[in-house]
Amino acid sequence: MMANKNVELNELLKNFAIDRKTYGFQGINQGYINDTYLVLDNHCPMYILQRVNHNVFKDIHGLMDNIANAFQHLADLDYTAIQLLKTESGNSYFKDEKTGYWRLMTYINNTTAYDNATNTDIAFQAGKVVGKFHQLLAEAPLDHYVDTIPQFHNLQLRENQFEESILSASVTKLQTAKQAISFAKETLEKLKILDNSKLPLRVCHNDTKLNNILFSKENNKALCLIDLDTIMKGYFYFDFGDAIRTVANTATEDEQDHRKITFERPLFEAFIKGLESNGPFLYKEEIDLLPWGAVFMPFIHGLRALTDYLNNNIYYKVSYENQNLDRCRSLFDFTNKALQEIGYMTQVVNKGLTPKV
Ligand code: GN1
Ligand code: MG
Repeated sequence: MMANKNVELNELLKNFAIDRKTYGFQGINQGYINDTYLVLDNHCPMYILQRVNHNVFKDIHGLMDNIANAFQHLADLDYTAIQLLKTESGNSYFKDEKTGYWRLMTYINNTTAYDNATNTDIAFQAGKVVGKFHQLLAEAPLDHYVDTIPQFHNLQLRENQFEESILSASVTKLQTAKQAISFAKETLEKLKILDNSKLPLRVCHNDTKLNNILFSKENNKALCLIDLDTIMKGYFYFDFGDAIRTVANTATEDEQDHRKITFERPLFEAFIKGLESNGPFLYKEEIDLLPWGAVFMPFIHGLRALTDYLNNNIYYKVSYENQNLDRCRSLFDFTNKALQEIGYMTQVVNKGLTPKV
């Protein structure tokens, strides 16, 4: 960490109601949206400090209110609580005139996160904690939650944005992305017919990729979900599909070698067992759509990455010029592999999940 950055972040921490000390900081480079730092006291991790991306999240007050409300419900013996540290004036976030919106959270010691599930225990634990999260939030007041990104997983909106990006993209980019563009058009037609009208709205996490789940290093249990900016109303299959695209896939979302991208049946089955271990909490109509969730979520993320590639990387932080295209191709490849497993997934969810009555 550069010395002046260190001074700047220490100045910022003075606005929070924590011990007055000189802290150390370690940047956490994961994530395409926010800036995240680990706050160290004498080399010991104490807090997570985050700058929330105001370009992406327009209503930070509503967003922080969603999180604070969710935390009240996520209190359970089987779920590790994270706390928001208040500012000196009692707020759950601090607004700095120059650098924007900041929040500070407790750090949970001795934990780790995975980009992929390397064994069925991880997959089972992921399913269990995603189910627990939903069970606990089923009691939360749905109307209280604002849409932190309106229409976040709305396919029509993402199609419109994709079509617009095609109109303004360079000829070179259109040529380079030709195959991805035609896969997108084809798959949009297949997914447009999904019918949400019979599904209950739930308070969803909306970004349940595996590396947003904290695991204990001590006993390998999944403890809780992190990165709660997109907690808002949604359908369960969003959270299901987003988890599956990372749990049942052994490659990362920007993998360039598509031979490494596979749909792993044992990991899928373990995730379902983990969900079921919470007891019934999903209605039959929701269970029926789950296999399609595992196609829909990698696809919509791939489509957004493609759109951003065509728009010259204005949304996601990229670490190299064509990263968005690599993400798109990898996500589309998994979409295709999941499509071939619809019949299999249908059998597994029907056998493995008991509907709530
Ligand atoms: C973005 O920055 P990160 O990794 O938390 C995106 C998610 C995607 C994710 C990875 C607000 O999240 O939807 O799953 O990248 N978040 C937003 O593709 O767009
Ligand atoms: Mg996120």
